[in-house]
Amino acid sequence: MSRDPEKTLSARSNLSPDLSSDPGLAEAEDLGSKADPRFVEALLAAQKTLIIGHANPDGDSLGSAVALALALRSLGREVVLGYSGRLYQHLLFLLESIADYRLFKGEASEFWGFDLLVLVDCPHPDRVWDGFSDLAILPPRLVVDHHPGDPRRSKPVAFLHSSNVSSAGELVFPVISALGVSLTRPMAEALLAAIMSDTGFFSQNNATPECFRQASFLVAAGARSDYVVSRLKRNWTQARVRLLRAALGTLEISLDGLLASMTVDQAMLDEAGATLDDMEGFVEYPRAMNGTEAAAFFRVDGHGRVRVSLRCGLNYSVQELAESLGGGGHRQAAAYSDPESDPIAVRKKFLALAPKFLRRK
Ligand SMILES: [Mn+2]
Repeated sequence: MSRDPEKTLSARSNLSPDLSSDPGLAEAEDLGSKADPRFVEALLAAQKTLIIGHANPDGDSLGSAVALALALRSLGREVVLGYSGRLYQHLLFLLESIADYRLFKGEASEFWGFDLLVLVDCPHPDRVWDGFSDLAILPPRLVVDHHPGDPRRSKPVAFLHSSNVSSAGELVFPVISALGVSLTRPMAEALLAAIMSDTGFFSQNNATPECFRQASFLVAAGARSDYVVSRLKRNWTQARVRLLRAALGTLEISLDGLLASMTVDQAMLDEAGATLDDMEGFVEYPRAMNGTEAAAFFRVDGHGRVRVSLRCGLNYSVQELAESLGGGGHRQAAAYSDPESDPIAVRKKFLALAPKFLRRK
């Protein structure tokens, strides 16, 4: 799990805000959510499979990919687990049962020898490698994804797609069943981590009965939910705690208590000895106050700009506001970037606009 819900946690959810703005398909599409026999056949037919999730994989992307890799390996198939971008420290426990996982940069020679590529938690390789378009250098593809957007864009031989499920993990579980593999603890814990990550530990409205049902099977199969929660959540560095202390010092309450916001600038990061990753999820703190319906978090992004995360309760929407500022996302979780480098100045601009957009729905 990336701890930032605009990337990972939201209902019908969002790999990144811009993914949701894929044109052409209604949000609640359900293009093929059953364990399509062609999908399962293709997995079984392949001798050497590469499984990879979106760039900087979150708990769902990595957990789903790990579970599928372990399942195929248990059937004697050769599987390589790939990743692109960064691996988050708090997710490394998912890889303990995977001997060989490696960075892929999207270059043609990396795909030689594979007869199948499985894209997990994303519809197209351009979510794995930014700007990737040369489908011809890739082996035949399978897609398993739950984001709005058309998985057929990457011309897969088969795909599993529904934006009505909590997570890619929820789509992978039936595949593992259809493969006839019995769940081991590492598989079950990887899937539980996937579901927990994308439902905010069952705290969001995408935590459906089906998702609880699957979780029940996973725990029955040996997944230790206390262990998974502990690895995903109780993993803060001291630097992260120091940074939160500083960030809370910037708390500002606006719009008669409706909106709460925080900022983090480079000096605060340096002072705390913290990294950009250490800010993930901070937007949840201003949001946690009773009476606060919306939260905004303004922080440096490491590229001289300010990244803004927005959250709100079910009676409101931050989507239009984020879109009007060049970002995107969903009603309850959205984000945008501002070319300005000073978070305080960006907050000031934002607060001038917020009353117009942040209306009860
Ligand atoms: Mn996901």
